[in-house]
Amino acid sequence: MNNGRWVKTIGPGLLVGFVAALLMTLMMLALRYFFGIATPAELNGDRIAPFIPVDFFFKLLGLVGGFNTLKQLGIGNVILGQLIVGALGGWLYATIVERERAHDPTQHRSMGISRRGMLVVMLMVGLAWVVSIGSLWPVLGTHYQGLPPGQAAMVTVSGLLISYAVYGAALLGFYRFISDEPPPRSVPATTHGIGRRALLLGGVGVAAVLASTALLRQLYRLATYSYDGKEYKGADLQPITPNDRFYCVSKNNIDPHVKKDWWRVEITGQVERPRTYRLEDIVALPAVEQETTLQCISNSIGGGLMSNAIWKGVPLRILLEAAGPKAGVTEVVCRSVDGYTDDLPLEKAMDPTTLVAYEMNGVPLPQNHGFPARILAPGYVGEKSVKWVTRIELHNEDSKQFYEKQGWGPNFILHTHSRIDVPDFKGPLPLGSIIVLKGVAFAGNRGVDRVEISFDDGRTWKETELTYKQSPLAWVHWKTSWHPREAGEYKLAVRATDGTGAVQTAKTQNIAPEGATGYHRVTARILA
Ligand SMILES: Nc1nc2c(c(=O)[nH]1)N[C@H]1C(S)=C(S)[C@@H](COP(=O)(O)O)O[C@H]1N2
Ligand SMILES: [Mo]
Repeated sequence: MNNGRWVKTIGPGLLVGFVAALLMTLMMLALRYFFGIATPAELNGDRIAPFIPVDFFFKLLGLVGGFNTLKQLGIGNVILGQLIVGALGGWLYATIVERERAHDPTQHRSMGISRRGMLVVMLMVGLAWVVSIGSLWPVLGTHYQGLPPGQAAMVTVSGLLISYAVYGAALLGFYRFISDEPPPRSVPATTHGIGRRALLLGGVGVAAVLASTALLRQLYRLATYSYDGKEYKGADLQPITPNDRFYCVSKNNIDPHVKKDWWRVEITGQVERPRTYRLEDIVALPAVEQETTLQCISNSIGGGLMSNAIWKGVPLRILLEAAGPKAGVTEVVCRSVDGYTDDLPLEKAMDPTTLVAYEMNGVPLPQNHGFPARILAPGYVGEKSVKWVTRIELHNEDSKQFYEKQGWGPNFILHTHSRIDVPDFKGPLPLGSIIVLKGVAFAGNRGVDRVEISFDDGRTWKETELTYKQSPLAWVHWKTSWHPREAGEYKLAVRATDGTGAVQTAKTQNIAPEGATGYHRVTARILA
């Protein structure tokens, strides 16, 4: 490669572009941290995620070692891409400016920047902006401090423009700084002169990296990585899960921290009277308290992505009726401030147990469980219980939302599950002792009538005692005692019968695409 060109344009161009992109990234992180404005990294993830087929998604998870790693890889890659594109943009800019300068050294300039250079940067910024808006269109309404989608989209779009403008301004200023030797001497810029100023610019880059790292560290502390996928199971299970131990699943890198004064919930779409409610308005409506268990579609057999709480809220039906669904409405799409969406059939949305919940076990919803309000759709997989809900849209045709687009479903009704929590069967148990077995069973909104246990791999079944059974929308707790007569290995299994009389299926089915089925089985070793 031509060494002169490298020194004169490529090197400085890349350097300037890279440092400008670092400053832009810093701006994005600051807007995210201080104002809850979604970063392109997060928006890209949300834009792409629905197109990742479930099977491939599980392969990816296996490959990188879990959802939280995948989320971080996604963020890291977009930021890396931003820096690379930014550096290349600097190269492009330098090339154009230097070519122009070579042709016409007396070019028109203001503040040392040529008109063409200015135009090129404005075009680059404008193009990046337009392309971002176009490609991120469906997720622009995301705002992590809870602005309603319309305002959120404007704020996101403004945030993008500000960040890209920082890049553009930095590119212009920095390139001028390192390439312009003070007039009037027309000696070609020496390697030495560029080197010194480039070094200074490098210092700016380092400062931007340090500041970004500090912000990233703060953001990381808020991230979902520490609790996404948290399970609730085992020996100390309580009938009502304490809020801080409730299982948790989130698509986000950082969950929303909604400012309740900004937050609204809108009822829109195919309605006679669109409505917007503030939190006070929701709380003023007639409320119900309802014990309901939630379970994730990704819960494995015997897994703990399942918890129970007493929720307080207003039946969604009240809000829908106030808005007046138009004839032909079949589906209700719930949208969250984090850009997440999911849908319910109209009949389910109108069911008196489907709530807009704002309290969990007597206190306002915790931040990571949907503060200030979430949908609660008993009997359906947890996905449908949209947290941080902000817009409820009535549609007259069926659509596919976030998870269904990935290929989950189409049936989202919970299967009957049962689980053995106690003992953990990790070690052998002594012959002659009476073994107390405990666990839970859950059948969506069908209620659990019976839980049985088998000590001979499902050949014979013994009914257990239900020690906790309150709400048909919630789990039951069961207990039984076992007095094995001989030493050896026993194959245990548990199964439940739901309120309709249907026995839990023995057929094993994978988590994807409609949730796992089959019996929770454990092996007990009894030692003489
Ligand atoms: N806005 C929003 N709502 C959401 C999710 C999400 O990522 N964003 N995750 C869903 C999933 S997959 C489940 S299982 C439940 C979990 O609710 P919890 O975290 O309160 O237990 O929330 C659902 N609602
Ligand atoms: Mo879930």
